[in-house]
Amino acid sequence: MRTWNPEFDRIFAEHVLEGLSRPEKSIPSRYFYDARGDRLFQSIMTSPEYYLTDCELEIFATRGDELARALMTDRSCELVELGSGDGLKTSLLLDALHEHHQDWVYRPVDISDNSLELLEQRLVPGRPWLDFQAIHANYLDLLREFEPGGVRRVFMFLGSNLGNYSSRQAITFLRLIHAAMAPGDAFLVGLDLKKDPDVIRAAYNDAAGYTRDFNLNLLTRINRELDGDFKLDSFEHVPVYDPASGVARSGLRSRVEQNVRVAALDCVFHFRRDEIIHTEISQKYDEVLIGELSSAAGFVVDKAFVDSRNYFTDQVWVCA
Ligand code: AVI
Repeated sequence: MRTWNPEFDRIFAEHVLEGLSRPEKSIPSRYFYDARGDRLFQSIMTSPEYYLTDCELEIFATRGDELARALMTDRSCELVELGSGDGLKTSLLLDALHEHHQDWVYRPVDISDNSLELLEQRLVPGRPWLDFQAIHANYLDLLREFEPGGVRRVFMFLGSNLGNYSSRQAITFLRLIHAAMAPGDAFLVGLDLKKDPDVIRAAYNDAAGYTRDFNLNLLTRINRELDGDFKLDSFEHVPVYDPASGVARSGLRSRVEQNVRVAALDCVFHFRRDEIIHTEISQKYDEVLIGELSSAAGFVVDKAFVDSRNYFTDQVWVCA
């Protein structure tokens, strides 16, 4: 496995310092994903309330052949998956392409080496034809390194991961992808759609408490990696959803006024009672939002697939 940026720990410390020093405290959601966070996210994905994974899996399982046909080419091709996921959906696509005698190089890119190792264990056995080339990296940094042209590339960003960016960040990210693409390349993106707000609220507040633990794991991680003294039971997981904007937000509410020391940063952070640490945004989309977003980054929607409940969409975007 290739590691492109080995300085994750330093960056984590800087982001925690910066985020907890702001008037509106925040910690970037990318830091959810340490080994325990990866496990909790797997549990979230199998929880009955978290419909996103099932919906996208349904699209890949029932429309995989159409999806493969929409992406097929007569040139050699690499599939670059930004954020590696659990491999199930990708395996359906790679298998569908293989049935059409299209064996693409598969390059999953992920910040979590643990996820990439699990992915390799799941995908490679039984697929001798698969050229698996994992890259351990922050895909935002890595995208700047791709030279457009040469081999044909399909960039893939599933699971509504795009929704974890603010709209400004999403456009910046999409422009980075656009800049890495040559004519004939494609971008396959999965987006969660607006729907009954109660369905969305339940998905971010599952009864088993996996999402709560996932959110609180950020504090556990600061305690362990940066020698912090967060008391987990003095913070509460707070998910909210605004149907008009389609923004679902998660945060951690301080139940009491308190000071928390983080020794590695040599800092004490003060929390007012009810003060929130913003931890995640999960944007939900409609056709208008998707049109605005794709065109702002220079894309046109070439093909769109939805699941049977109209909850989720996977789309092929090409350069305008
Ligand atoms: C990875 N990402 C698309 C998930 C989401 O739905 O925003 C992360 C997540 N957060 C809480 N539950 C799942």
